[in-house]
Amino acid sequence: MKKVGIIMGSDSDLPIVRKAMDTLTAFGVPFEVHIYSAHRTPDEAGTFAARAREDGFGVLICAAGMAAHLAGAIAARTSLPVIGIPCKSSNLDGMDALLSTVQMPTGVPVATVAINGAANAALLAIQILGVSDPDLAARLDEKKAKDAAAVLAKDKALQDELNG
Ligand code: RP5
Repeated sequence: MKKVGIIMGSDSDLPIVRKAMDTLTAFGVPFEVHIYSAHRTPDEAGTFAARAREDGFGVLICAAGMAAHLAGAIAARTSLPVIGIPCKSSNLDGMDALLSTVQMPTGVPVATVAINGAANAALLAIQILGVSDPDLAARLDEKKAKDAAAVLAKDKALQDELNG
């Protein structure tokens, strides 16, 4: 199976990124995690992106806050799909990172999830890998069925409480 690459701009992003790591672990998807900054270590970030396909990655997740250029800078150096997680790490509540990550110019797309949406970033990465991995896609279908059953069980409990 192809690996997922997770890159974060700072170790201060790690508490957010852990949800992506946990989700990938739960699905048995191999991943690597690195700290590379678009601003503080631009050479290392660019080299990682340029080599990612030959290094066995199938999709990259980039988490950064503030003026969050990491996902875009990585996407500039690879044709692998890139998912951006805007991190809430300033007094602008993550809106700065959201706009910096999502507003990419034509030709360099970044699939941007919600502010701090690390679990969804991992699920989207799994969906992308699942295009060519039926077993992985089936595990995702099972999770969706479980999630749906949990919601319906809560609705039933509510109806029972309200209607006796
Ligand atoms: C961004 O600046 C990082 O992704 C982080 O979210 C934010 C603050 O970084 P630190 O100053 O905590 O290292 O580049």
